Amino acid sequence: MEKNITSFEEYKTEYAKSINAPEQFWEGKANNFTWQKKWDTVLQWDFTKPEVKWFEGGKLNITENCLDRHLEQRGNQTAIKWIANNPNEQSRRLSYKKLHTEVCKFANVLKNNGVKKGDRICLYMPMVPELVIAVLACARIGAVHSVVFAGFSAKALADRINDATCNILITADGGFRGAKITALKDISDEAMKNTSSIEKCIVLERTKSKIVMQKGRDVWWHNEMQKASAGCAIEIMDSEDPLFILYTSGSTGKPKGIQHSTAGYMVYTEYSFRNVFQYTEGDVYWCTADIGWITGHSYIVYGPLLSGATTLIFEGIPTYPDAGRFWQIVEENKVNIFYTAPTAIRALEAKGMEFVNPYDLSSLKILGTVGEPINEDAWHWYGSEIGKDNCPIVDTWWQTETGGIMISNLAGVTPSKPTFATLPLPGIQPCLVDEKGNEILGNSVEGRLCIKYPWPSIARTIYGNHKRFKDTYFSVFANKYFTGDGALHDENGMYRITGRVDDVLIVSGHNLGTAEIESAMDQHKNVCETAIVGYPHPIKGNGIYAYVICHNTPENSDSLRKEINDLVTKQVGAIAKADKIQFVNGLPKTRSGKIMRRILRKIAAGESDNLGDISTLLDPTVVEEIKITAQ
Ligand code: 7RM
Repeated sequence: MEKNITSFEEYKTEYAKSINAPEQFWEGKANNFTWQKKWDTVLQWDFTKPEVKWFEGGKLNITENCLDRHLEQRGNQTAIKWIANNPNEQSRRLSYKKLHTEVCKFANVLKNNGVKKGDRICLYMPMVPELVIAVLACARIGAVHSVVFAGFSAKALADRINDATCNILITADGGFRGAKITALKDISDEAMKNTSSIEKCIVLERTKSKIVMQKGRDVWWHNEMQKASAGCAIEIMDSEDPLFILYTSGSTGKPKGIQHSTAGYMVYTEYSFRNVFQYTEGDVYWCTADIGWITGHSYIVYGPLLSGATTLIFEGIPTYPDAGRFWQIVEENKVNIFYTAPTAIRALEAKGMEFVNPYDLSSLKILGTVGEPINEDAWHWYGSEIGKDNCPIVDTWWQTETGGIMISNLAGVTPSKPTFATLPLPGIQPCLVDEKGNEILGNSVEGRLCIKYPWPSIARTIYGNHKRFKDTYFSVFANKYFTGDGALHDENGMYRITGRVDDVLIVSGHNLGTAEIESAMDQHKNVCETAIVGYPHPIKGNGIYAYVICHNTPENSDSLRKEINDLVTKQVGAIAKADKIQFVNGLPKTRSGKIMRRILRKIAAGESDNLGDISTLLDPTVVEEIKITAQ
């Protein structure tokens, strides 16, 4: 394994090398892997098409790099430590050797069920080791995995199966999440009524829920495993062969099937994992994301296993059986590196220190956050109460489309700054542009965040819709990848992500940032959280609609509305005053804490009958309440 970057000086030298001679730089990283045949060219690219090819001519299999090449050195080391939802259920440990065996066996199950290289396989599973086994088994035989988060509805599942014409669905009888059981097989049955491509459904027994198995189509995981032979040679893949598809929501209702490649994704996830988290031999690493999201793909499965790490997988939720669960798991497993989302941090902070204090968190060395901007309060709480002022926090900015972490400090090695993702990783060339796409040079500036040069794990296309891929990411600003985020630069060139720029509102011709109005409102002592959206307004173009959560039910709603707007007038200007303020008890959020503004916009526009699929929300019931009290 290559040595990590260990000083700020070294980071600067490595960064300079990666910019001055990118091909040489990444070729050096690629040389650390096992290849069946090395590449002919390092990089070919043309953002106008767009086309990006890394390590063209190379032949490899990513599972050989995740598993086989570790067997001699670390065959008995724990690859996966699995913690069940229920604290009384026995945890499981899979060594690299065991994981290798199981992956090979399940790869044979897939073959026995007719899977061929290039087929798309849909995985709709709980957070159990078998999900990782299934993911890697697909990769071993060259099938493209499409993991669908197990909280999605039957319709969302069917849409994703149909979009990629998957021929196999792998699911479980059910999944444990907190006190609830998700009826995964029932939902799958419902979805399969509206799909025509699925030939086989492989069902893992997990909850022992009563389910119906359809003869000829549905088979049990354990029966198939019994019949399967042990060894399974790798399928030899081209560098640019697709590894997986992962759906992400777009500005329209139709999700985008983001497609990643094999070699570039492998090289970048390993490199970024080791350096950002400063992973060292023997560390126990825990990322609390779900494997149904990109964070789980890159930093629960591929990055850690490529690096030979021990990756902890937790089936449950942070608040079950109580809000101390995360910290109990940290203590019991002596977790060294802990990676979670700001939304989880804030939720657990709100529960109080009585859920943190009982646990010994002294094993922790490094903390990480991802998914949305982290506010300064939560950053400090995380660092002092969880990290005991002894752990660097890495604020990692990246996207489903980028495949890996793009802007982040390297834990304890490069400087951190609260609410700043800080500096780009080696090989990443971000820039800020104005509305016309002109690069805004210099420090202390603000603009739209673009990337002007390819990196190995950039998405290659949207499955079945290359035009949409081009339109969304490469046509907004010529010759650049557009992230959709706004960012600012401080005097030292450190980046702070300010939020999606599609959250910009044009009101009477003025550009207003929803975040700016929200933070003005948040200063009211009775305001807990706000979300601002625009709605069609006959005079101003857009009117401003505020959804406000209060700490205490206001005695007089109208006078509170006035106080809130007075604050906005003072902080931003009268132009930014909300036309409508609706008091709500909750906001529609995804599980990673992103407010689904699409839904709030529709309600504000009086179109609440047509909200599309809301099953991806953490708590879909908040929507009903918001609809009823809409202004
Ligand atoms: C990894 C992930 C991507 C969007 C991205 C941003 C936001 C992610 C941060 C962040 C501020 C961060 N993939 N985002 N990380 N904003 N600071 N550290 O979340 O495809 O699901 O979302 O998330 O807006 O564009 S994602």
